[in-house]
Amino acid sequence: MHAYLSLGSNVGDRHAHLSGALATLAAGEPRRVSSVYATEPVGGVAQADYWNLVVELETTATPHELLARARLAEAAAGRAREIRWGPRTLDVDVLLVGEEAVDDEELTVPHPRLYERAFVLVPLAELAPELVTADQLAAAVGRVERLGTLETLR
Ligand code: A4P
Ligand code: MG
Repeated sequence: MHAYLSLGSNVGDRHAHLSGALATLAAGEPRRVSSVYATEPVGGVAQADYWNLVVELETTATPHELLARARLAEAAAGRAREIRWGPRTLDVDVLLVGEEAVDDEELTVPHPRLYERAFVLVPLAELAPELVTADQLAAAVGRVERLGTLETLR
């Protein structure tokens, strides 16, 4: 099953936070990583630009197991949760997990804001163009600029 996770960072060493998270998120399973995009902050307070990417996992994990990996990766990046939609060292969102649907107090999959935001949709469309329509891309908000890959940006 393919799962898609969105990663964002706008505090500290953004490259290190994103690349450091990938091993924790994949947990040894095969993965594909999108390009890195510089993105304008959407919502919340005035803050620095983000670096965003999406990772595709070939996984047997459940949505809640993926959320647990996401929290581990955020904790490892020293994430302090202060302001909703505020600046952060690392934010990991579970976008899609195969065809599964979850909606409980901890987790909503597909991610409820998936189709609103260019910082999610553009890297997702790079990895899985069949999942995103041209109309959805056109309607998504926020400026995004492709910077390169984690390897080329090192
Ligand atoms: N939660 C529920 N569903 C999910 C899911 N599918 N994936 C719960 C991950 N978490 C999920 O998230 C709050 C709670 O959502 C978690 O405890 C989890 O159980 P959080 O990460 O603690 O807080 P947050 O990220 O500030 O809030 P939220 O609502 O997740 O914000 P978003 O929607 O993730 O937006 N602009 C740019 N350019 N790039 C960004 O990456 N990110 C945000 C955060 C805002 N603006 C941005 C970016
Ligand atoms: Mg989040």
